[in-house]
Amino acid sequence: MSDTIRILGAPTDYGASRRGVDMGPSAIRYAGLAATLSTLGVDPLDAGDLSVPPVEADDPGRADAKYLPAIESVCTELADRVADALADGDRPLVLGGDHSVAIGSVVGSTRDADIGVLWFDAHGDLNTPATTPSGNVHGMALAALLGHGEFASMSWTGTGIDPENVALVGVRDLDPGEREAIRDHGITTFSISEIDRRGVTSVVEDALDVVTGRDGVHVSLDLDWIDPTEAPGVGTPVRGGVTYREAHAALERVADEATVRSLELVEVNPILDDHNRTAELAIELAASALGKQIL
Ligand code: 5AB
Ligand code: MN
Ligand code: MN
Ligand code: MN
Repeated sequence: MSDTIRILGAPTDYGASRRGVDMGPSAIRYAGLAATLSTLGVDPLDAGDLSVPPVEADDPGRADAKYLPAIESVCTELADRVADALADGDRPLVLGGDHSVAIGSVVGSTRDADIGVLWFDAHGDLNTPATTPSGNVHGMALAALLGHGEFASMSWTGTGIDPENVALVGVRDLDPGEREAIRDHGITTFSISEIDRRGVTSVVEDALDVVTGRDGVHVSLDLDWIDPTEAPGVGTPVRGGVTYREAHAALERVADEATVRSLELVEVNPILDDHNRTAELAIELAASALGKQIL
């Protein structure tokens, strides 16, 4: 694989109820993404943004899966862009957008490979249209990728990912249907309480044991994983997240132990942010995941 990181912006707002995550790619670029990547010795290649019509121009459609046709169209294009990047030997870095874009990133990343998925999030993203309390597809992205419920019949979300190669890390806000999905499908889940007890390094090492050993790992980083004091610019903040250093320690372990095949930074909402600090943090954490060395 070359040392080129291909940046793909997916400026969507369709999957979340609070507007503003569609500005995530701009905020992350403005915070200095390309310059930071260059200091790591990799070549940033910015492929621009996917063209995404503004959510205001669309109709939400069904209440239990809002904007699903628009999400399908963005994710289908994103999957092709991610797969093309990998076929050219570049590593894709997807900038969201709300977390529904992960359906595109992961479908693209698994197209010609067998990969594991590491999902860093306050939430499980394991709802289906039958269990969602909100109708927001960003809360269903992982369920879609695993083909749960109605998603089993939607070919655009299909990955063939083995649930045994998925790990959820740091969750602290699950809906009843998501707890059931974790139990029924045996999804390896490390709660924030387990991080409290055992420390983030040991937990992430266990998560990596689950997801590695194949063609690499897709890292899906929802910025609401981090405590809102450090990452205030997210649409669905939940108190009691990982600290700044725990987040870095986790992604440093990922860089040390795994081959990061593809990466995404999602749910950065500049409207709710404090002087772009969540976008800056997203970049720093990407640098850790891509092997930034301190010494
Ligand atoms: B995020 C909630 N579980 O389904 C739902 O930010 C929140 O991508 C989902 O993790 C949060 O609406 C989705 C209540
Ligand atoms: Mn979340
Ligand atoms: Mn999420
Ligand atoms: Mn969110």
